[in-house]
Amino acid sequence: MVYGGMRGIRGLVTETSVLDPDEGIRFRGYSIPECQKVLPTFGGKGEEMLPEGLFWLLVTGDVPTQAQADAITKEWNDRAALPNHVITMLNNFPSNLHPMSQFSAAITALNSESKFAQAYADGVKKALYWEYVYEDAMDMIAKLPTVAAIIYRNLFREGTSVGAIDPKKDWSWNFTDMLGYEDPYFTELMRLYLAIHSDHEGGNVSAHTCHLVGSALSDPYLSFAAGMNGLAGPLHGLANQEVLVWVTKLREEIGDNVPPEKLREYIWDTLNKGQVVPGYGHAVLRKTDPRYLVQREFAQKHLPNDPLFKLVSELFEVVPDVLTELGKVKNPWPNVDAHSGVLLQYYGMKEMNYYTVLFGVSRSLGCMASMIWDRAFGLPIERPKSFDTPGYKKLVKAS
Ligand code: CMX
Repeated sequence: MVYGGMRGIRGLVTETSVLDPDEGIRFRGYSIPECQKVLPTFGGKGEEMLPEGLFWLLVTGDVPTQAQADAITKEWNDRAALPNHVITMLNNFPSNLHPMSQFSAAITALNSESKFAQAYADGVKKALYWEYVYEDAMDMIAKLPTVAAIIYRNLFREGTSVGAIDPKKDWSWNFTDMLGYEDPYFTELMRLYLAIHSDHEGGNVSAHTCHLVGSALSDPYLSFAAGMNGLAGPLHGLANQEVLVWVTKLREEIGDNVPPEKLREYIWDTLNKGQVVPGYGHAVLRKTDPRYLVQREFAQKHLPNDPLFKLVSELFEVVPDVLTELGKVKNPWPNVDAHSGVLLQYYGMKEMNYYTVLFGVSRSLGCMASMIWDRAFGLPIERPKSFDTPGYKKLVKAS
């Protein structure tokens, strides 16, 4: 286990969600389809669950009323303003700095606003830590869409300025508006996207990193920025960018409407070059990710004839067999990242290297909900024991 990425070691307490290898994620006991049924939508009349409602569920364990979800919207709208130094910093990043690096750096810089760091410096009692972490969590989540939208506009929209927050609208509407998108279904997609990417229990790289760094009592901004640097890895959140890069290359090289045998050849070609097929496989899941399936349902409803969606569906038919033939892949089924890009492309967001930032905005909900509980439990600094190889040999009495 210690040489194998700590698979299966039970070493974390995470209240917000639990991942079953076959069924997938449950947020506080609710599966994704159940969340879609019980969580509030925008104004009670929207199609998709509000991330605000999911955050309430993650933090409290209770399904919120419409009024409670709306109260979170109001809080986030009220707390969205960025300090000037962060805007200046964002506007001065070079255009060749990856959007995730910009995102992480800006979050780190936001720690000038940390109420927890200030309270700690003022000698606040340990029993009250969680209250300041809660304040930071609410502030940070509120500010992330504006940070992300400035990065997007600076890189892809000639630095045009983001509009003001509309207090009558929700977190996702304001985010898509600041990004410059008007299609109401893109906003519905974003509500779904920001809800389902939020949390995946505690051991994934971004959540675990945030939890670990937070255990040193680094404030929520520093902790979450660290988690974002993990999300930026190609085996984790960057896979949503990698999927689109891979699929685009596939289309360029072998074209559209190709028979399954041609797709098989292309997939084998990728594997023979020693590369992974992005968007497939998982360290815990052993069946198709329900986050993939819910995005597939969205596509079936809103873009059934889109050529890229058709290709992604064909890959769903072919890739698992090829990965099974490879013989070593424990889960040949698609994960969340195999489907998100096709939806974003359909609504006009073509900039693949931006996709992980959207994942990051969403992941703040789960990481922050967990961090509030970490401090409420008064969890100590994390410090597992390591041995050298001779030490492990001795432990298992190997010669
Ligand atoms: N394509 C090719 N090979 C794969 C593979 C894939 N999609 N998934 C796993 N493998 C390989 C592994 O690289 C490993 O090979 P080696 O023994 O030669 O190193 C072998 O199969 C066994 O790996 P595993 O136990 O099945 O998978 P891990 O738990 O080690 O890794 C993951 C999980 C996600 C990193 C891996 O499946 C992968 O690299 N997938 C592609 C990248 C991806 O989609 N990541 C996103 C995951 C979701 C997220 O975090 O956002």
